[in-house]
Amino acid sequence: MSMITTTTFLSAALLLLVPGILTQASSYEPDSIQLMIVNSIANVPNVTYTTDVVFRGILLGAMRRLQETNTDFRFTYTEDPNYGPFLVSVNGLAGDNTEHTYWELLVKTSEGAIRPNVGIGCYIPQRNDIIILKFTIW
Ligand code: B12
Ligand SMILES: *[C@@H]1O[C@H](CO)[C@@H](O)[C@H](O)[C@H]1NC(C)=O
Repeated sequence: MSMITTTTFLSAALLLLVPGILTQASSYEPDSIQLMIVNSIANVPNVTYTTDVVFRGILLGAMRRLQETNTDFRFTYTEDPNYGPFLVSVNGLAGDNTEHTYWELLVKTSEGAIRPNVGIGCYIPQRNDIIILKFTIW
């Protein structure tokens, strides 16, 4: 092969490879999400945190990462035998069966507000999601 053909061939090969490498690399970048703590029962201000979620990672993972890096944010959960992690308390405030209070999971996505039909162990946040943990009554 002549010098020019070899160079042309290598350039073409690189062009084919580069997009693949870039797409893969971007999948390793964590996405930023916001976590907003709302109390619909007591008149306290909303608190918003920013945290990261890995590619296709679950909300519980993002909450754990936030708890490790931010001393203001704490949460507890119990393990339901059928549905997995049930969020019990956020920043020291716990839901109570006798008072019919619980932490509801809501999400403001780019397409509007939703109430996910899964809990924190199954919900997979999307980039720029605003996750709302809302202390409320059932
Ligand atoms: C009543 C109910 C609730 C009540 C429970 C109050 C209570 N102490 O009784 C409240 C309002 C708290 C609730 C909350 C939520 N719920 Co609910 N709930 C139900 C419902 C209608 C009946 C459960 C029941 O009483 N079963 C009978 C009893 C005898 O069985 P049990 O095993 O003891 O039931 C317990 C569990 O179901 C548990 N539980 C209830 N909801 C959830 C959700 C999750 C994620 C977990 C881990 C446990 C759990 O609480 C029950 C009482 O202790 C079911 C649907 C159904 N028909 O089964 C949905 C259901 C279980 N809930 C569901 C969901 C998604 C939620 C929420 C995540 C909704 C939200 N976006 O906020 C939240 C939980 C948030 C959190 N803090 O983690 C889903 C779970 C699906 C899944 N694979 O994750 C179901 C199946 C409904 C649906 N959308 O399809 N829920
Ligand atoms: C807190 O957030 C909720 C949900 O987005 C909103 O409805 C409410 O007005 C906010 N409260 C305050 C005091 O900003």
